[in-house]
Amino acid sequence: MNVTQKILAAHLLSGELIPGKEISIRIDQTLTQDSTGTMAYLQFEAMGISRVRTERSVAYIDHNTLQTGFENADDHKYITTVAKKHGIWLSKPGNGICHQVQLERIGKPGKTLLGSDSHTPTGGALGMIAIGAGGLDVAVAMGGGAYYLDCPSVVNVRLTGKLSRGVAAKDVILELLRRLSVKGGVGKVMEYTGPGVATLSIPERATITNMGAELGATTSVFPSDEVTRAFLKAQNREEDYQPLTADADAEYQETVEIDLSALEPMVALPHMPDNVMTVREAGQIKVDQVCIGSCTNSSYQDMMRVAAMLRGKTINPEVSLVIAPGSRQVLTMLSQNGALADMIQAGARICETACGFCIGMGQSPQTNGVSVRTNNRNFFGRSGTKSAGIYLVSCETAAATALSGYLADPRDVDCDLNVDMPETFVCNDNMILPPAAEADAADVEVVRGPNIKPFPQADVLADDLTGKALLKMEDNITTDHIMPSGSNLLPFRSNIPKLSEYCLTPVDADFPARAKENGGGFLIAGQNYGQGSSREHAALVPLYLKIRGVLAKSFARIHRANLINNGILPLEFANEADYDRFDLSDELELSGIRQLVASGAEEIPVKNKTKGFTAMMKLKVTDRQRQMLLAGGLINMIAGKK
Ligand code: MIC
Ligand code: SF4
Repeated sequence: MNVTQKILAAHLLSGELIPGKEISIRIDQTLTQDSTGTMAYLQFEAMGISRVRTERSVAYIDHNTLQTGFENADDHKYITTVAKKHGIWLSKPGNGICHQVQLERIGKPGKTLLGSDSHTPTGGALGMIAIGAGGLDVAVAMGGGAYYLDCPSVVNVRLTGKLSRGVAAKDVILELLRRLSVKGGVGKVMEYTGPGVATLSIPERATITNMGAELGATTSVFPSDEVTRAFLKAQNREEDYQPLTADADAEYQETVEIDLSALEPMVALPHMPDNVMTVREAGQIKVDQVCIGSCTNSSYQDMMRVAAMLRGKTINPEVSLVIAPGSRQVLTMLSQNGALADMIQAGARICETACGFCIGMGQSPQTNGVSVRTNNRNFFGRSGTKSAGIYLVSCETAAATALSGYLADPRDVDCDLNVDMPETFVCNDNMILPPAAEADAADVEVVRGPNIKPFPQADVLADDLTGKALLKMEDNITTDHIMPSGSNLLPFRSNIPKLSEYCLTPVDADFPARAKENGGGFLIAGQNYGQGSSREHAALVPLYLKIRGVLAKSFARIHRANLINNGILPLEFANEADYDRFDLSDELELSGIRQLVASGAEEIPVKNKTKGFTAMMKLKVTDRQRQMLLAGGLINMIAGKK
């Protein structure tokens, strides 16, 4: 067996490990973060479960840390109290980005982790099966319920050689994105093998597994080896180590070969993470801003390489350099060994250990700005400045760029880039608060501020559905288009009515008004609809606007599950050419839909009354998902509605 099969087999609750077939697995650990967490906990409460039943569940506060009004602080209070009551550990704001802290302090080889954040697969660096999901799925897992997924096929990403000086783990995943695209990993686990694996540290592996999310992969995983043991030992938790490698005769559905020695520094140009070329090919690009940090690139090793490049130098006067170390552990160590001073002296602005610029929580670039960043997504508008272009690179390329003022190849900077992994990290978990003991839980009061509004729930599926096509979209629409974030909107993640005023506005500013005027309707989309974030808000807000179904060429994995969990029909064109026959405002009719879903129909006729034709749509759902659609979502199904 390969590593993926070994972990899945050890956690299998139902189904068979046949790619494409539905399986369910037991979840050992969960994580939530605050921007999806408030909703996940409201849903957890709605399910009436009193205490988590996982080995370890952690609620992180790392996204909405810019407290420009009472809203974020109120959300923090709600998460803190609800976690304390129900047996969940709480990583306080300032302790670090969830994926970085989970890697340092919580993740364990051989375990499963489900997180309400699409970059949860970062944990795969430790040899775990770590998957991102919507808040509702995570809430169910917290309660001890199974997590259902389509059994992924496993891709063998065979690494040979060794990265050369100035070439980073980020360049490995950018190269994969260049080759495979943002859809290349859908339905797959990327499993790393080969002699090159041993040359990569755990944080380097984490950069690669983190950005496997951008391939659309279910998750990514490395074996657990001596490098893993050394990392866990340095984190003062060698007892969590367990070796885990693929059997010599393990089988894979596909193989991709990467020679690490042959790689060069890479860059993803605006506005997609797969718009990749080498830094040299990109040519002379004048840069206004450089941002270093995020869950992709904010480890101790990353930061030390940045400090080594900046030491004794001054950044280009026309560049604003922002650095956000990923965790308090990293920041403490940088401050103790002088590296932080090197950064500050070179002209860097130091930001909190949080998501920050990556999710548009501050540091929006200037009009038409060019911003070179180490995070994982460069989607249109995500930085907070619509006219800006975001370029994704490694820490080394970012630091070289900050010095030169132009997109620069780090191999040209003269400095020592060898950073050894520390033998011991500074381990202090005093910002990870334990939950109340079960006996005291009843006394814990859950504090709910005025910004916390009820979430919408669908009605049971109607016999027939009618409505207009309210929007027609292109391929690769992201959840940042469906439910934009940024510092102005993230404070409203527990306020769906307020968020609904912004739904899909990056595509069409009039959409929310049109949806309301028409009392809801349908969406038409291209390939890979809903890629990106796990935010369930991208389903909850359309639900609030009474969207009854999405007709797309294909869907991204997490978003598709979120639609079904909330009772919205995900329908795929049986004949892709039919996409061209639908236009904005066409009147659509799905007659007898309830009966069709109940009877197991895999093709649904959608009548376009305006144009006078009927298109066949595929409904690719399991029996369990059919029950969910009939009931109007997962919570209704659990409550026994039919
Ligand atoms: C992101 O990177 O887009 C986020 C913010 O971390 C999201 C979660 C969210 O939308 O709150 C994710 O990746 O799931
Ligand atoms: Fe935070 Fe950015 Fe990572 Fe999302 S991708 S968890 S916003 S740092």
